[in-house]
Amino acid sequence: MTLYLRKTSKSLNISLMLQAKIDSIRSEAESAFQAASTSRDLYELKVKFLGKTGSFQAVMKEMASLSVAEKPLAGKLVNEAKQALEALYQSCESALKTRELEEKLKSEVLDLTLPGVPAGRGAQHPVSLVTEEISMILSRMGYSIRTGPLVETDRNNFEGLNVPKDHPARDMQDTFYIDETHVLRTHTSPIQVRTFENEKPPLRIAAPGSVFRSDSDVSHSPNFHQIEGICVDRKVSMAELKGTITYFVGEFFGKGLKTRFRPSFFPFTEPSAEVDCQCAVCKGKGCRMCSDTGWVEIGGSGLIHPNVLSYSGLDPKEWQGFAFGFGIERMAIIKYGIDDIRLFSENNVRFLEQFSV
Ligand code: 2U9
Repeated sequence: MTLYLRKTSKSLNISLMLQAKIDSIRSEAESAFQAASTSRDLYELKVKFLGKTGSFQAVMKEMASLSVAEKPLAGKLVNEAKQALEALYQSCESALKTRELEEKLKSEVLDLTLPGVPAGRGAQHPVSLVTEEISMILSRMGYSIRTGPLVETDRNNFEGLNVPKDHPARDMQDTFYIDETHVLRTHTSPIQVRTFENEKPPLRIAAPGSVFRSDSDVSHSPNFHQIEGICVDRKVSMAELKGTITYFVGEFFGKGLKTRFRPSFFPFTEPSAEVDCQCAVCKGKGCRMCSDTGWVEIGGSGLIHPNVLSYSGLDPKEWQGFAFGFGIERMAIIKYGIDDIRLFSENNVRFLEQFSV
């Protein structure tokens, strides 16, 4: 290839030297590309000759010493060489890749007679299992299962349940506020408040679901699960409440376990009582699960406060009700002897698969 530049001997020399250099790199690259035995080696050669720090880039730098008139022609020569090498690279690469694929297909033999990998069956989460089991028991006892939204109004979560504006349960520490009038529900009681809007007593409702409290330590999680039940009729008593819970405990933990009630306080019930049942693990004899007392606390209960009934338009002189609530994780802990509440939310498959049925 001849380079026609300005006819000064100095620039002619420079141009001829440059041309010789380009020709030499080009023929070296062509031989190397054609000799490459793998597509990986070929790619490395491409980087060596055409890459950002490759041989042609070095030539481009040398062009800086050419005169303005010489540069376009020199640039054209470099580009022609690069384009020719790029085309050669493409064809060599395509040939090598085809050969490599053929070799791979020949070497990889698929044995269709080998047994397949069995798909894991999965299992229901213990919280779902216990929720379902308790719901089934309460359904058999005449309770209808109702659910509701996780984001609740202040009215349904607090006001309608006789939790006044200054009650500690409303404290920012305990409640996740969405805005001035909405919260993440702190219990499933709003489901029953909603039910009162559309259904009139006598009624028996059970409300399972996820609840949220701004509370987190080894035995508290900001998100846990509850199931609550209410029975509203013209005349209900603590005796019926105790009979209901004792029957329920026998169905869930096993027959013959006694229950006991300890006086307590909840704004939505009066009188209120904590509910203990005999330890299902040692049947009341005393063990690690019940701290050697023979009893475990399973929830709370009471007669529905007259203010709660009035708020939902029910005359407390005409209607009475009892209510109870159990923590689902707590029920699962007692039933299955689980020793750490965090296991419920850690997604540890070895823990979870123990509950497959
Ligand atoms: C209405 C009126 C009253 C539901 C009740 C409890 C007592 C209770 C706790 C158990 C363990 C919550 O998850 S926990 O910490 N619950 O002690 N819940 S009475 O009372 C109601 C519900 C709805 C309309």
